[in-house]
Amino acid sequence: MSFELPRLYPLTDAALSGLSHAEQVESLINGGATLIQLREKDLSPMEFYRQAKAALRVARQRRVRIIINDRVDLALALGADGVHLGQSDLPPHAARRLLGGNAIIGLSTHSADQACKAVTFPVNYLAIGPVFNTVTKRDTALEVGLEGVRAVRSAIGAMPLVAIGGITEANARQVIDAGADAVALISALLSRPEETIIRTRRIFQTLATG
Ligand code: TZP
Ligand code: MG
Repeated sequence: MSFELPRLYPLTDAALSGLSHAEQVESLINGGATLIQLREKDLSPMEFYRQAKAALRVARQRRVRIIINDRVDLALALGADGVHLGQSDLPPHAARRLLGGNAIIGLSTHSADQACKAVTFPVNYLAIGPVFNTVTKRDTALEVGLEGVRAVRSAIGAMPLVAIGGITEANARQVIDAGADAVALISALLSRPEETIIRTRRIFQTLATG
């Protein structure tokens, strides 16, 4: 299940940015993103499907991969590149059965214990979070801190790992140095949509070496 995460893995947030998923994807790609997760908690399946389809069209033209948050059914219907599962979504083996061997499947974890168990699951990468305090996701688990990232890295060996939650330009380097392959960001990129391109570029630059 060979898969490499880019250093920066942005997630969309239409409520925060005030932009459609396609508009956000366009800006994030202009900032250098090559893998983007569409995350939508408010729209109906019908409306999210329509928006995601438009976002996928933009991404395909630019050879950028799109992962759908939570919804295996939508990922399948859209022909997206993969799905990102939470602990209460479909189990990874069921998602793999539906999406097939080439799909990218990610799984959120919230502790080294959960991550350790997930290593044998048919997933391409794990996420750990929230690393720091975040206001973007309600009902999050406890913050794991940089210590938590270190603990997960040592529990999962070489499995691709993305860290999420409260990550900014100022702390992203530390998160990578603690053992994450990538950082996943929402508000640091999208809270001021007119700055999304420049912020995305700057974080890629910050993380380019080492
Ligand atoms: N999962 C754990 S924290 C989080 C998600 C989706 C929100 C991350 O948003 P931000 O704005 O980058 O803290
Ligand atoms: Mg989820």
